Amino acid sequence: MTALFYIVASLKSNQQAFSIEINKTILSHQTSLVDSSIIACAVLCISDYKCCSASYNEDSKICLLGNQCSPVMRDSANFKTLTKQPRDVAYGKSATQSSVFENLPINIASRAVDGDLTTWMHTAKEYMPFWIVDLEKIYKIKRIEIFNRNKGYRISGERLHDLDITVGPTENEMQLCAHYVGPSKLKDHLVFECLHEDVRFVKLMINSTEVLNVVEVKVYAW
Ligand SMILES: *[C@@H]1O[C@H](CO)[C@@H](O)[C@H](O)[C@H]1NC(C)=O
Ligand SMILES: *[C@@H]1O[C@H](CO)[C@@H](O)[C@H](O)[C@H]1NC(C)=O
Ligand SMILES: [Ca+2]
Repeated sequence: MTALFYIVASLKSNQQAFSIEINKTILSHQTSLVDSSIIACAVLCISDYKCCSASYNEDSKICLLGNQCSPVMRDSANFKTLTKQPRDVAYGKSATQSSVFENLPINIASRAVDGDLTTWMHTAKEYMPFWIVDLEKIYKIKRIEIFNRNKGYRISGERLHDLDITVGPTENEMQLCAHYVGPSKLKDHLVFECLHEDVRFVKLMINSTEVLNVVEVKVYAW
């Protein structure tokens, strides 16, 4: 039986959801310590971005922290195992882009991380237009979702093509995580599985002379 368990790590970060397994412990862990409660153990896991699962024993008060996000477990009475669930960490973060179409506020970078599918980011037509979000700390990411422009002429949906999605801990250490040949269509919801550690920046760039214009970008991370 798996239930969801929510905890607020700090005032600044989002809520972290965990799945919880009763009478199970993780087979391998990186850290073992004694702590006061399962909540304290979960907070330790939240504060370490490499930690993805934590097992806590109610009797011995042992807290085991592991790096696996799909941990192998074994039966063990009195243990509970918490596993982090990926969540969108791009929402509300600071974003920039290569240019703003007509310099209008309705086209700025932050509108791709406002959680609203009726607003978009929109560059001018230029060589290699890009958009970049700063997740503000390092995450282990799982996937990136892009919601393409969803209204207008057919051709404006097809602007999304030859897209490089790169990720990295700084803007100077970006690595390719997905390449999308396209072209896309209006209303497309594109999902790119992209397992990467050490990610703070996510960049979208079209490798040609084009307009970059998408409604929303979500970055799922643990
Ligand atoms: C966990 O194990 C204890 C002790 O064996 C048992 O009493 C309890 O019912 C188990 N709980 C679940 C949810 O399996
Ligand atoms: C852009 O595309 C060309 C081929 O069309 C390729 O050689 C080059 O590596 C690409 N640049 C980037 C930054 O993706
Ligand atoms: Ca939006």
